[in-house]
Amino acid sequence: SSPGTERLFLALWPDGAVREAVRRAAAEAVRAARGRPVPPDNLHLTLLFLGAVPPAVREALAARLAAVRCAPFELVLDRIGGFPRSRVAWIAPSRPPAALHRLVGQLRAAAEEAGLAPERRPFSPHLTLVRKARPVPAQVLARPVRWGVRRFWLVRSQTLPDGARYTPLRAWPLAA
Ligand code: 2AM
Repeated sequence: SSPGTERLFLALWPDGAVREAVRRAAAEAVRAARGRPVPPDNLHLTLLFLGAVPPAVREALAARLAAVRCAPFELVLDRIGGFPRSRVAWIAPSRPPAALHRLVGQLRAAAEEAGLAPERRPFSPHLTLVRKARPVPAQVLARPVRWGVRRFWLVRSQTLPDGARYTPLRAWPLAA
C-alpha cells in the first residue's frame, strides 16, 4: 500500500456521559462474557468500514462527507447480545431510527463516489463491548441508554501488540 495509507472507518463516537451509561448498563453482561472488554475510550458504533484508504482518496472522501445531509437523531440502546461466530458481545438499539439507515446509505454513496468499494454486508448497528466473548444471553434493558447523536466521525484503526487502537480523526455535524 502507498505511503500514508491508513485503515479507516466511519463511526458514531459516544461522549463521556454515554460511555459511562453504557458501562453501567452492560457491567453484568461484560463480566459474564469474560473475554477482552473493549476499553471505554474505544467504544463506538461502526457505520461503514472503509479498509485501506490512500491520502488522495481520503481528501476526496472528506469533500463528499461534508455534503452529507441527515438530521440529528436519538439512539435507544436497549439490547445486549452477542454474535456467536465472531465471539463478540454488544449493546445495540433494537429499533434503530430510519435516519440512521439513511445516514449509512449516504456514507456508502460518498465512499463509492470517492473511489472506494466498501463491503456490501448488511448494516447491523451495535457497539462491541467484549471480544473473545463467551455467548451471552440476549437481554432487553429495563433502563436503556439514550444517546443523542449529533455528528459522525472518520476514525483510524491501528493494530498494536496490545490490541486495536482507534483514533477519531475528524467529525462532521448531522444537519438536515
Ligand atoms: P466489530 O466491532 O463488530 O468487530 C474497526 O475495526 C471497526 O470496524 C470495528 O467496530 C469492527 O466491527 C468494524 N469492522 C472491522 N472489520 C470490518 C469489516 N471487514 N467489515 C465491516 N466492519 C468491520
